[in-house]
Amino acid sequence: MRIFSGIQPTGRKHLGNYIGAIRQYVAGQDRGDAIYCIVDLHAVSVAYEPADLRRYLYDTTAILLSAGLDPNRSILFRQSDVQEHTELCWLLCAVTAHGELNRMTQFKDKSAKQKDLVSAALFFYPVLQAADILAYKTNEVPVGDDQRQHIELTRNIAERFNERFGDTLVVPRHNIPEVGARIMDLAAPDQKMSTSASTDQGTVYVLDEPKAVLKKIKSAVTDSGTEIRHAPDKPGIANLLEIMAAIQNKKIAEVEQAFAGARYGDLKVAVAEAVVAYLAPVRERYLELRPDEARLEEILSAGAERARRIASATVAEVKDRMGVGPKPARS
Ligand code: AQP
Repeated sequence: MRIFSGIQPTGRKHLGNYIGAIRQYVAGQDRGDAIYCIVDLHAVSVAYEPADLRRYLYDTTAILLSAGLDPNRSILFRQSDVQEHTELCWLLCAVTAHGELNRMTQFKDKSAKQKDLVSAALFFYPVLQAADILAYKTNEVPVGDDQRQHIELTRNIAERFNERFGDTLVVPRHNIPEVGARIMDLAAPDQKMSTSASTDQGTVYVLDEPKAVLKKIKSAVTDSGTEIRHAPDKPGIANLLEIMAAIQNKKIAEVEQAFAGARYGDLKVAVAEAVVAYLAPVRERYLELRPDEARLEEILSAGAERARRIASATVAEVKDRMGVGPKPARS
């Protein structure tokens, strides 16, 4: 089984990214043929600083390695190193409806936040994401809940391509975790924890110092009641239960039961300490790995070489089916 996912090199990775996606990536290495891509071409779809992009790319690479991605057991690479992604994106635009892209909620949300320019790249972002996934004939895409609509679109694009040009692409399915698929902002628990949209005090970054993590979680917004329950009218408590369940690999009901009769403060302290213990080893490994950019570069370029071999075969097949370019020589 082939597993593929991409992650943005924008800013610092947060607990939502870690629980919703990164730890699934690590687990994927034991479940199949795992390929992970740091999507720098996606990052240029919104305002950014070129020097920051390179720095963040290394930050993200080091975070993924620190979390447990092993370049000997998976492929880790930088999207822009494999040009087949952009070529396939254009080819897939031919079977993507403009109206479908118009309906993407991420485009609506992110375009509303752009101050100077709503780029065409932001509009085409989901097609590039589809190309990323389909280039590897991916079966399963580990993502958080916010990516559900994009994976649905990827499936539609693959199905439409296959209907129009003959069976070529694998129609992938998402792997959205049962627990922790949408970690919420601690200070505004009606909003997703997010790199660009959430509050700093409500966002736990993977690289936050333990003191900062404790402070943010102990100050988490809760409701005025007293009962510890995972319910829609208790978004703050539900979020803390969800974080705890994800970290402890338990069901939410089990965590609810463990805290039955406890006070909100007890839950906050327990979650804060659990998150600190969970992230501390990642932070320590990160501090060791991050300075050696030459080594990070080596890992990314070796990954790109392996990725290119797979992606170029798919693109050649897609072009042939579409009648684009010369007829390939048959051996
Ligand atoms: N709050 C979240 N809870 C669970 N999973 C989440 N993901 C993102 N936020 C949460 C998942 O993390 C993976 C990597 O995301 P990304 O960094 O590539 O970009 P994103 O989805 O746009 O994440 P952000 O941090 O929320 O950034 P912006 O500011 O761009 O919106 C994805 O699988 C995502 O589902």
